[in-house]
Amino acid sequence: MKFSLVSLLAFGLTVDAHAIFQKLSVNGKDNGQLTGIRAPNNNNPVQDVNSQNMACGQPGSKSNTVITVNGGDRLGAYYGHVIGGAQFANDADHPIAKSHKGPVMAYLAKVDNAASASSNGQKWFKIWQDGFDTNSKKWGVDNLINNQGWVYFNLPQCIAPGQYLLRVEVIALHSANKPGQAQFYQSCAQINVQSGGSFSPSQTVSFPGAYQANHAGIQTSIYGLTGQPDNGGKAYSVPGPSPISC
Ligand SMILES: [Cu+2]
Repeated sequence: MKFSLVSLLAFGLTVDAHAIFQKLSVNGKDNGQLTGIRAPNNNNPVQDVNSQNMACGQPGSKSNTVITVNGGDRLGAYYGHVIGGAQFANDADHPIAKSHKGPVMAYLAKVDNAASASSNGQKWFKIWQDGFDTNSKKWGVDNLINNQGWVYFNLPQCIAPGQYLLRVEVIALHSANKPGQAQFYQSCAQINVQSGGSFSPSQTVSFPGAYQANHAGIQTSIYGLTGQPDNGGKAYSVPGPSPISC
């Protein structure tokens, strides 16, 4: 695996097996391509944890739609290799290359108007994460691939009504043993929570700011002694705060 990557690079070919979060489903209803989503126009990752693009990805598509949800709804975030899904028939790197092991996370930030709010300067809290299961040896990305690109999680029941940006993120760790080589894939969905609870986060984080480049879950080797992406059988430390519980 590593040798083939190195030789591809040596021959000047680009390795372009990335992914984009590009649509949102609510209780199984797909809202459609780029509806209520701010997504990058291309599938290149962010690699600088201090980039403004850590919030919602490289500036790309915009939408005037704000998607109505309720506390407790089952949300689905869809990742595809390119905008639209597969790049071509039998695209082996759709929804994302199998090499791109790593965690998947979801964050919210409360805003006045989700269609117009800046992606930057927001106060984020984490509502869900899928890191690495030491028993099954599965990463969040493995579950995303098994669900044909869909990442499913519940919007906590306690979320207060109002508008939010929903930031969904994959971190691909296949080359992350070297500094600055973790790949961050995030977009933001624009949602309006119609009914919920009264949760107000006591602690929030900023993007950029939430992650340090040398965090144990960002600069890390996921390969054990046998060369498998099993994190050496060890627990994986998911970057960022713990998800809220309510
Ligand atoms: Cu990639």
